[in-house]
Amino acid sequence: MNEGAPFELTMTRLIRAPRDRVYDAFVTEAALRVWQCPRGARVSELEVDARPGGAWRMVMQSRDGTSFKVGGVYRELSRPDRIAYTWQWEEGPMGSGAATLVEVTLSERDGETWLEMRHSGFAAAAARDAHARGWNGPLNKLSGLLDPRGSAATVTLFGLPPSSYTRTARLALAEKGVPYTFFECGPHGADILAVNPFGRLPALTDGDFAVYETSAIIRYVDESFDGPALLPGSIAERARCEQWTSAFNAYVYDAVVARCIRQYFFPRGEGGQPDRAMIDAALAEMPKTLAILDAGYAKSSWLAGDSISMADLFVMPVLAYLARMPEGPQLLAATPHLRRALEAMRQRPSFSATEPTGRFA
Ligand SMILES: N[C@@H](CCC(=O)N[C@@H](CS)C(=O)NCC(=O)O)C(=O)O
Repeated sequence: MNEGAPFELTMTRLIRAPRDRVYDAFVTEAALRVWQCPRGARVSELEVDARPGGAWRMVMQSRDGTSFKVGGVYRELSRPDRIAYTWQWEEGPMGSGAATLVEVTLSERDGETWLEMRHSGFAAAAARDAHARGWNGPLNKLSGLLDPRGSAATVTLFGLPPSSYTRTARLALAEKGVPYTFFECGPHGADILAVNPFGRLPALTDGDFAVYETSAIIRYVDESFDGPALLPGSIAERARCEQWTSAFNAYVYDAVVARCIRQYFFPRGEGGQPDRAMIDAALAEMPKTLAILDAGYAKSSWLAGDSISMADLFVMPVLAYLARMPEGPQLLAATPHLRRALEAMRQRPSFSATEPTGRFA
């Protein structure tokens, strides 16, 4: 043990499951294989001798094939409320440092379990901080595993159904098959400001971790969960995906949504009417923007790679709104590839499941 090493971390979780089940999840191989590694990685080897003095050893593999090997010895196994074991990295990306100590305390609260985990013995603050980040995902997976609501127990999306950016994030979660809690809130209110200081929709939390900006949310979801990849596999196609996502955020959203669609759904002109001058100016620019997007969909129904990607998830909710505008059919008449791509998107269960309801945000 790294006796006297000054840095330690404490993490807590309220897990909606009885204490015995949480205890078992710390000492049984089948459960440890599911939760004891960060999202996006997998446990490839695991040995557990859950007796005081018994050893445990685990090999985790990240998506790029890097192996992380860690093991230790059980110091205390006091069912139902205390488990202590050493934690020591073998040679590899985490180095082969001295052993640290994990102490888990479980207390029961009305059939639920309050988990407190202390990980001590770090020689440096950086190592402690890296482990705090490293524990976050597994503890959320543990909660997701034991809570009957699955990952909806830890993953929450904040937003509104009519908000196109919110729909983009919801599409990503639906395409990945990730259960989540949808917390409906409008822009710039206290709820969204608590997780996004810019007050915009959407934002996502996964346990203690909060992230905003839709593309960051999608990347996090994509790398954290199994399911079809939302970013293409090749470097060139990933760059293409990034290109369309960035162009959408920088040019298309403003031209199509902010200055045009929103005027219809959320009129700000005189007498509560749509601001005609603003719409007309935006409409004049629209054919050029739509022609660029149309060319992007010329070869297939997807902008990057050979299946749906993050780029399509940004474009399609806005295109669906555009099609509903009075000028929509005429504008789309000149863009056959866009119409085909929108039709392909409409066939997907994720799209019907996220059909907007209520007022446009
Ligand atoms: N860059 C942000 C944009 C988010 C955004 O603008 N969301 C809209 C809803 S679709 C919003 O919150 N609008 C409120 C406002 O414009 O003040 C992202 O990618 O998430």
